[in-house]
Amino acid sequence: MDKIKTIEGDLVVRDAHFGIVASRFNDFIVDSLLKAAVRCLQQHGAADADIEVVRVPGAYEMPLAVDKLAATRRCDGIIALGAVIRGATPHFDYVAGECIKGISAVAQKHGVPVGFGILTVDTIEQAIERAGTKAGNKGTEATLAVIEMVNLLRRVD
Ligand code: INI
Repeated sequence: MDKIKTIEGDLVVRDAHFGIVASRFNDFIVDSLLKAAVRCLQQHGAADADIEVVRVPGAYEMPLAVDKLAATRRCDGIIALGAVIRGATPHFDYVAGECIKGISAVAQKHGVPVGFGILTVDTIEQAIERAGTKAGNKGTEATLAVIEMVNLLRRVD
């Protein structure tokens, strides 16, 4: 492996602007993801002016808002934050499915890294576990992935 050229992104924010799209549905969970995402960006070097937050009603609306934000070309990376909890609705599969499908399509269409910080879980307890308690914080995880991908794409160029 020593002689093989390997390209990787690091976790230092340099001259980059980030958009966060966060849903209000299940906001008691999503707000913990949002706080963690903002803190993570700041800890890795982003200034407050490099961060903008867009709030949408629910996960179903997320792809359109992410698409619109990506189309502005203002953002080097976008972090999508939400929580779809099965117990809350029989529409779980539709909401979660449309959200996941739509967000992946946006990243491909615009060539902008989009971090997937949307919890899709069976219970509120599972959501709490992934929003800053015993299973970490999905907001942090998605943000780190976006910082790395922004730097990786610049290096691949
Ligand atoms: N939106 C979510 O973000 N999470 C959910 O768990 C959820 N449930 O369970 O219904 C949810 N529904 C709202 C949906 O995303 C739309 O906002 C709504 O249907 C209006 O278009």
